[in-house]
Amino acid sequence: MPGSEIPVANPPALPSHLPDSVLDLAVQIPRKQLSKDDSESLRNFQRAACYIAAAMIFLRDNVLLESELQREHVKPRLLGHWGTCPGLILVQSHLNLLIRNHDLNMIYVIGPGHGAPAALAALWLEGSLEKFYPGEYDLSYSGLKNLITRFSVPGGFPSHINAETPGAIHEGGELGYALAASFGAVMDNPDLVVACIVGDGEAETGPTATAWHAIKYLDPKESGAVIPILHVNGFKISERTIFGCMDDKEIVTLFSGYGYQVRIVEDLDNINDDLQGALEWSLDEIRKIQKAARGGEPIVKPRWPMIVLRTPKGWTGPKELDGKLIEGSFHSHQVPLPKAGTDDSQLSVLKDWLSSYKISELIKDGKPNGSILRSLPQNPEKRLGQFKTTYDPYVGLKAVDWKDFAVEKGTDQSCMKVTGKFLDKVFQDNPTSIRLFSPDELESNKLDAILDHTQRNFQWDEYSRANGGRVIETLSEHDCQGFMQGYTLTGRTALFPSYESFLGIVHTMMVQYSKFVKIAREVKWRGDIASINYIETSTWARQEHNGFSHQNPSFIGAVLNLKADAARVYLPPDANCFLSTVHHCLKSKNYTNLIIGSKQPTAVYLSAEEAAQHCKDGASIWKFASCREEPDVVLVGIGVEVTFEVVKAAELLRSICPELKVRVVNVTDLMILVEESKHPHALSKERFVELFTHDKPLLFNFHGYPTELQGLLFGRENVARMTVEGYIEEGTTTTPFNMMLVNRVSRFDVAARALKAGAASGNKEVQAKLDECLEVVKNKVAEVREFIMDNGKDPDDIYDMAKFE
Ligand SMILES: Cc1ncc(C[n+]2csc(CCOP(=O)(O)OP(=O)(O)O)c2C)c(N)n1
Repeated sequence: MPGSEIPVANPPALPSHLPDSVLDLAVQIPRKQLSKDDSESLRNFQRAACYIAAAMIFLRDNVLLESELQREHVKPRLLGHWGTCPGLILVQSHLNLLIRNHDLNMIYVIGPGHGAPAALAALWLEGSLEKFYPGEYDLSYSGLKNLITRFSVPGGFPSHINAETPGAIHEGGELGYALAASFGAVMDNPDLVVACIVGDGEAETGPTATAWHAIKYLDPKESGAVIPILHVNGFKISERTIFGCMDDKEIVTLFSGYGYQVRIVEDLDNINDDLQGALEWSLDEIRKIQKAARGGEPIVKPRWPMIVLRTPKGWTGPKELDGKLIEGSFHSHQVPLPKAGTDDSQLSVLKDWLSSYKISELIKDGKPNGSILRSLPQNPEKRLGQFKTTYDPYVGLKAVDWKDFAVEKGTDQSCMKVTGKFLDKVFQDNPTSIRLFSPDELESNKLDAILDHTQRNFQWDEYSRANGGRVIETLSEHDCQGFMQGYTLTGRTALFPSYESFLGIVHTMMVQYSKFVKIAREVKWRGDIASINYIETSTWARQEHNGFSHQNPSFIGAVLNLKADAARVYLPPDANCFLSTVHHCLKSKNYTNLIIGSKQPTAVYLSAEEAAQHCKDGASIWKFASCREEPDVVLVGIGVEVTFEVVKAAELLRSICPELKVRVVNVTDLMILVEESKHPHALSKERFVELFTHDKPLLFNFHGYPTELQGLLFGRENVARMTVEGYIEEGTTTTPFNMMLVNRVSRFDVAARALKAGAASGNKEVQAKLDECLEVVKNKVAEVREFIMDNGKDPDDIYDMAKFE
């Protein structure tokens, strides 16, 4: 394999051309020597945890090497990632010591979550697995045996850190998000320190690259701190890392420019003194920054500490196999001895490797010896796996009555303007438990009223620094998402408003997060958390300054694909419904909520009371626009603009073809459409028929991609009578009404479809005048098109509220 045969272990970086003077930027601190006891305790903890982690990957029996290791003691499928484990264990052992020495509130966020054996081994040693899985993973021989033999097999822990891992607040799979989530966790948590280890491969990702800047959004008066630990072990799966090929000069200049003080930890012979000294220094620096801010004299652009940890990948593992380096090379990334169960020479290397930890000295009768436990916090609740904020943190919000912000029926209102005012009050009443993360679109999305009593929390800007603030506006959707995750998983509530088109940037990140939440719901010992809340606006339907590039409603599909009990998608048709929905979502727990609405003034159809009922029901017949009798056709609007077009179509049909009996239904909660019992919100069969009839043509005008709605309707009775129109990738910088025309969801398109459907379903009167009516509709389209082309705007009366006799 190209690049695979690097002849030296742990190869150093080539020297850069930067002047030596930049090395003055690297923090030099006098080496502190750990006490003999602490040093021994750390070494023993690391030895024991490395043994257990390795055993988890390999052994299905003889777990403490009680007898000579045989082929049959080796698991049939060898799964897991060894290379990152020694580094993760090293850090975990030190953090517990730091907590013990300073009584810290600390969380450990692990970027390289593929190193689950490391985390689990350490959590077993500190007794956290026993606490959460009593009888299963006790500090006993059988508990240890279970841990080792069940790892990566059905029924045991999976290969990556997930919500089953005590102390975890981050799904360990898709790399890149640990750092932003860590910063979200410390926001409004002034006493919390999160130590976040970032793999040097992970650090190559876009999301991590942008997350380093998060210190610039952290006010040390109101928030805690993150200690980033960049783990430079030099390799990814099979390639060297960028950071591993950067020398110290390049690394310190890069991170100094980002605003950090960099301490490089690389003294492999005295790694424990080196690392503990660096962590103590980090804490001192954090305290200085916080003390100044909390004492009223905040430091301008404080230089937050960070650690760069250079240790070999797969450290303490086998040195080489068949002439190929393992320790200090990418060969240690997953299973360094893949044929240990079938090849005697590999089995022998495994035996030597596992024996090198001398586990019988460290674990007796299934219990870690006293020296291992000495470095742990005495109060178990402070141990990394047992800190309550990581598993039962929900604080909830003081409720604000949304009806106080309701607007008058019959007027035109912007959902966002109205919601901004409501959120302003929510933020005032909940000054430390809600935040909003926005990719520089708050003004543009017309939510600016939120800033009436709070501000943007940007510490590098002299005009907003040192003043706190509920709002972070950074043009990194990844940071917004990561902050929201960390903030939510530590008990608080967050909102992420965005242009509709760009939320897809965080699609997989949102999916990863929802995987964490799904498993968290299944884990008995985890409490509830708030939902994560997306507001999508500046939608494809109303592009003012923008156009085709800004049209993409695909995030709806991303949320629809989540587990039914986690996904909620709302398309409130007017400002009062929008308010009611936002209020509902802020109270809800454990969901991914997506709320889509317009920032432009649009018709308010329902009073506050009517809106409350409509949102509760998820859908209703809009009687003001519907016939009294059994309809010939049912027109369904889902989404603000397309619903307006449906109502206008009903108005038009009433004037040109009153013989056609039309019913108008609005759906505000998309999930009610799903087949009965497939979603908690799904309408019963009876209710579905009440709204949509058994057999009448059902014409949906949908805000999103038609196929996504079609997928939801599959399984409902008589789908052949249904048609779904929606966004079909047509658009440019054009007028709002032309956008409806080009996507074939305008009132004229709806009316023409309704006429044809009414005639086809047997209404003789409609049949008789079908051609004539279609001609009228066609002429109207031509007229409006011509007006738009001639004037560069829509006809003035096109958005007049529909009137029904
Ligand atoms: C976003 C993403 N891309 C690719 C992968 C596949 N992958 C798993 S581990 C890994 C290498 C990670 O290297 P690093 O972050 O340095 O971790 P370590 O060396 O400590 O294992 C890769 C590329 C992934 N999990 N996530």
